[in-house]
Amino acid sequence: MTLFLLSILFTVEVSQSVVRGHGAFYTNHWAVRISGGPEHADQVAAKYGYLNLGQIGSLEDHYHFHHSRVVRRAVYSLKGPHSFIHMDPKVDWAQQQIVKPRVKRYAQSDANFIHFNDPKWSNMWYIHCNDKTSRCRSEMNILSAWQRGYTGKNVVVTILDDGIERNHPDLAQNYDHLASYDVNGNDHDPTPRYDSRNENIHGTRCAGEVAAVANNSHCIVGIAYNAHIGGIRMLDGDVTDIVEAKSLGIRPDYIDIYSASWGPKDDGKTVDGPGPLTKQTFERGIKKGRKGLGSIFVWASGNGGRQGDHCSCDGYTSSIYTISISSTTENGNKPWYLEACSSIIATTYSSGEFNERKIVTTDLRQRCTDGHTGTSVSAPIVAGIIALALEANLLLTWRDVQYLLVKTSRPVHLKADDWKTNAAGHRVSHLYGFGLVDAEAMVLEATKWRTVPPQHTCTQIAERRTRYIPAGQSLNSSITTSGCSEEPEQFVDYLEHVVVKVLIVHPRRGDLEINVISPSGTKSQLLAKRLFDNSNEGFRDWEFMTVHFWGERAQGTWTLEIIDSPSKPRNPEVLGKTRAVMDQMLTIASIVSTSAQAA
Ligand SMILES: *[C@@H]1O[C@H](CO)[C@@H](O)[C@H](O)[C@H]1NC(C)=O
Ligand SMILES: *[C@@H]1O[C@H](CO)[C@@H](O)[C@H](O)[C@H]1NC(C)=O
Ligand SMILES: [Ca+2]
Ligand SMILES: [Ca+2]
Ligand SMILES: [Ca+2]
Repeated sequence: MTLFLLSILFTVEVSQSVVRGHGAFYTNHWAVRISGGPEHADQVAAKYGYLNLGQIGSLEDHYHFHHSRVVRRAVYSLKGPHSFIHMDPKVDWAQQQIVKPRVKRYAQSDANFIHFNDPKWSNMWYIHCNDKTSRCRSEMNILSAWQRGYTGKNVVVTILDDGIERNHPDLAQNYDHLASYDVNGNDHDPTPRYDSRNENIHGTRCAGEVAAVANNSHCIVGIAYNAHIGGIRMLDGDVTDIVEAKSLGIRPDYIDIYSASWGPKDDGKTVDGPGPLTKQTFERGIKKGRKGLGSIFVWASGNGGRQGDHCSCDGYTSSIYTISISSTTENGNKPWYLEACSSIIATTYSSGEFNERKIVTTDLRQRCTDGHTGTSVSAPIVAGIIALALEANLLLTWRDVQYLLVKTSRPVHLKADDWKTNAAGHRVSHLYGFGLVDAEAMVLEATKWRTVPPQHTCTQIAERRTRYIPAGQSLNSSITTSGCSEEPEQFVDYLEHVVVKVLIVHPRRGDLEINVISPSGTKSQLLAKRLFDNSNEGFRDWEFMTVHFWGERAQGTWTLEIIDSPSKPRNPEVLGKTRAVMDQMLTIASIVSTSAQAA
């Protein structure tokens, strides 16, 4: 009864008072119990200098007395004539009221503290540091982006994978059937095929990272927890050029972001990329998708680290139309599965060694897992962050999004021995691209971003001639370009992507290393040696792509350096044919005009 009384009485006081320390604040309000009716109460009040403010709520015989001489907010109980009220025989009970700190239950935005009731929220070490005692990594600044009000509202993301458990309790609310399709089953329901080995968990795991529902007492919080999430089931069956082209071309005016965490075999010996239909679908997507702003394709860079794979041999990740994403461990180390290459734009946290943590997300059969790993984790994280940026500015083009990532990602504590600063001042590495993503910087830049001028493409074809590389040596080939300055329609002033197309005949492809050096003197490795690649197929018009010259000037002399270092002695018969022939070299620089913004 007493508690009830206190809480009604002090509603007003509490709302005025901010949370204070632990000291009690005495007020000039008293609760007094006096039997015999209100006139008795009035008499007692008058005797000790109080004003009787009347009965307290519905409590008979309980009166609210007010004493004007008590100092407001005193931190001690004031002694005075009025305090003798306790001793009056007519008074059954009296209590001076103290202020009880009450805190509103909203998320406070000044302190970096949000509490969600999702059971795995406290395990999301890569998002928040609420629990100060556990190790955490808040550098991706996802929480700060949310606190600025961006949660992916009205942005549509789809996961191209083995299906999505659309009725998962943590996905159902954000699930969007218009962003979904089943290419394998040729129907509109991308629900995964269930089997005893749980082969098809991958898509559901990726989907939760992007858009699991927040604060619903289930599993986790997605990075864009108010975004629409769909799934395109396409990996659970034979994957052909048609399957890929269909999947990447589903509702390009409705779907904003396509996230793909798959690619050619990461066996360290495959060289493979999109077929003709898929290539056309990418091109159509960036030209026509999102009503002309361009579809956004986010790609995992690959998990072939242990096989010595190099993501330049994966034509999906090295396409200029995809945003290729790498991973780092919670300690900023190179994960065992990481594949380096020059087309990687940015990086997120993911799994690492056994003693480093993994990623928590939704799992098949309405479950939740804390075991999501690899670069598969990283593409959906960035898809979610891009969704936040699109909410901040829906007019961003596919190229604007790449510019934002280049501008806002940073090396922080990511360890690599090849960090360098290019001539435009960007820090870049073949392991991590421009570094760890920063969601808050992305949304802030997005709100003030002015769309970059149209892309210009300038192509310079080297003189066709056959050249030989003696085994164990290297060969340089140079090409000089004006950046198409004589053709204003194509003039390239500010580099974005640089594509080098080569024809190389060689008895053992894995022995080759290729570098390109820009006119500004920046060196980028297009290919590293691959121990397992014994192929004698060479590279037939293969396109290598690098983003390491972003912002540099195109004009001048470009050098291609091909190094052939035999990993084992070559059979003398073959040795005769050991000559790597570089037959053609073609540099395509895709860039903006002179009116482009300053670096
Ligand atoms: C989550 O929901 C609880 C109620 O279950 C609420 O108290 C809390 O403020 C909510 N958190 C956020 C961040 O909205
Ligand atoms: C090729 O060019 C690079 C960079 O300019 C230089 O370091 C290297 O020595 C050159 N190699 C040959 C064989 O000329
Ligand atoms: Ca189906
Ligand atoms: Ca949830
Ligand atoms: Ca690979």
